[in-house]
Formats: sequence, structure tokens, C-alpha cells
Amino acid sequence: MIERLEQLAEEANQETAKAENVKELDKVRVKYLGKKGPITEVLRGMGKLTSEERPKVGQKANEVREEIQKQIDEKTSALERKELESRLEAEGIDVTLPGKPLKRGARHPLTAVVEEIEDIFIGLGFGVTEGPEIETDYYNFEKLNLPKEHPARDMQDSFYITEELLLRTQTSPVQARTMEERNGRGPVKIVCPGKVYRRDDDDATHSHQFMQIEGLYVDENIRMSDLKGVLEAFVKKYFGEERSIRLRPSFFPFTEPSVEVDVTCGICKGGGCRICKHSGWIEVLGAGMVHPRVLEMSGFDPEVYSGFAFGMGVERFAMLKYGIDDIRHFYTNDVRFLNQFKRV
Ligand code: 2NL
Repeated sequence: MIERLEQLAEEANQETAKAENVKELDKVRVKYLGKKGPITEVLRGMGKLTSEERPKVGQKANEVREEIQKQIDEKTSALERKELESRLEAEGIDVTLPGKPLKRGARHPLTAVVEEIEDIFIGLGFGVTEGPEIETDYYNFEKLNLPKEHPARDMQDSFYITEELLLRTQTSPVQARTMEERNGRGPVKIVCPGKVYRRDDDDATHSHQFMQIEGLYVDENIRMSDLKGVLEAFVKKYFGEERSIRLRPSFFPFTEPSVEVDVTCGICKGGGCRICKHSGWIEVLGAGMVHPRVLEMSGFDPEVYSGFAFGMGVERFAMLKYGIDDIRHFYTNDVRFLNQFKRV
């Protein structure tokens, strides 16, 4: 029986050595060490042995069983190691390969110009305030000294939603709301950027929706010279220190007196060109001293307070600075246009 056991160990170890994968090893284990295997059989037949032989055979059987199991375990870890090595080799990452380039977007040129203009006014002590695009007739018109019969309130010129609600035609209602919130106490020194809407036919220089930035500075002793100084500082910062401005008389219902602000032409330097229509000047802003009625309607005493206000079209500022000839480029989202404004 001892010999039989030694023979079994020999056979099992040979088969273990030959096994090429874990599955085959498991078959060897079941075949030799399983409940129906030859070693179990030997142990079952021990009853026929003498009491002298029995412990020797039992011990040998255990030794053989342990030896077979040990060989299988060693082979199993060897196979697993080999498998891991080949997997590591196959799935290995070459960290020296160059990365795939990420396609980066860019800020929309209008966003960039709004932020640039905001930053200039922040540098001049202004805050930035935003408000709703859907406005009441009251804040959009009435509060700005545009009474019901005023021609600028024509239904033909604005997008009315109901009789009382419309898409704002300018950002001034934001300023009117801000003044009202201050309960008649100055200073109010803010710029208000945002989308505005007018019923216009779209062409190269007009859009039914565009962006505006308006500004308002209300305090005691604010004068026309403050208006001129602030707007000159702004224009020089935005277009360049070599540029200057002039004021021409104009009319707005919400300011008195009212002015148009021109900047010297940057293309011809005053010599006359297509851009400035041979005048040497380009109109860029509307402005004026806040109408006393407007101050009063928003709770400010016009005997104590005065202020100036101004408004500009963001698209126009962007077109002038970057030589863009058609306002519709801003809204059609052609990446060939947009990619030119990427910062590197
Ligand atoms: C333009 C220029 C302007 C204002 C806007 C304003 C706002 C308040 C009071 C007084 Cl709350 N004025 N805004 C003033 C002058 C010009 O916009 O070309 N608009 C059609």
C-alpha cells in the first residue's frame, strides 16, 4: 500500500507539472484528492490492515496528500504570476506617449468685451448690477420720463408680451430699480450690462436683440464735467490713450441736457475714411445729466442730488475694436469667427 501511495504521488506530480492552466490543475486535484479519488480509496481499505501497518499507511497517506496539494499550490501561484505578467505586458501604459490635445473653447467676443468694459468702470469706482429682461411698462418707460403718448413707446418698436409686460428696450430699468431701492440716499454709481430687444429688421448694423451697457452716477454735486471726465477716461482705456472725445448736443427723454459722445477715428487718425464717414469722428455713446423728473420718480430729491447717465451698444464697441463688419457674426456662432477670439 505504501508503494501504491508513492506511485500515486509520482503520477499526480507529473500531471501537475504538465498542467497548463488553473482549470487543468483543478482536475488533477479532484482526480487525486477528491472524495472518489485513489487516496480516499486507500484510506477506506485500511480496515483490512494489521494494527501495526495501519498508522504507517495512514501517515504515508497524509504525507502524500500534503505533497500533492503542495505541488498543485506552487504550480497555481506560478501560473497566476505568469498570467499577471503577460496581462501587465499587454495592457501596459506607455507614459512617454504624447497626450491627445484637448479642444478648448473660447469666451464669446461679446462676453469678453462686456467683461473688459465692466473692469474699466470697476476701476473707476462703479459697481455692476443686473436685472430682468422681461420688464413692466412702468419701469421700462414710465419711470424714465417716457409717458404713455411718447413716440418711442410705440407698439411697433417694442416686443410687448401683454399690455403691461415687454422685453426691455434698454437696461435703464435696472438703474431705476436700483435708485428706488436706495430710498433717496446717494451715491448710486453702477453700470448695468445685459441683453435688450427692439423691433428692428436685422441687417449688418442692426439686430432685434443686442447687448447694452448703461451707467449711472447719482450723488450731490455731480456735474457735466464729471460725465466728460469719466467717459474720456473710459474711452482712452478701451480704445487707447491716443484717442480723445467730443460731446455734441442731443436729446433723450431721460436726460437733460443730453449729448452724443464721439471718439477720434482710429483708422484715419482724423484724416477721413470710410469708417468715420470722412468726418474723423465716430459716435460711440449717448449720455446726459439725469432728468430731474427721473430722479424724483425714483425717490431722489433733485434739489439735493444730480447725476449723469450714459448708454452704449456692446456689439458696436466690439465691431470698432476688432474690425468686424457685420453684427450678425455675433449670433451665427461660426467657429471660424469665434476661434479668432481665443486667448493663447
Ligand atoms: C442711447 C444711450 C442712454 C441713458 C442711456 C439713463 C438711465 C437712467 C436715467 C437717465 Cl436710470 N438716463 N440712461 C442716458 C442717456 C443715454 O443711452 O443711445 N440710448 C438710446
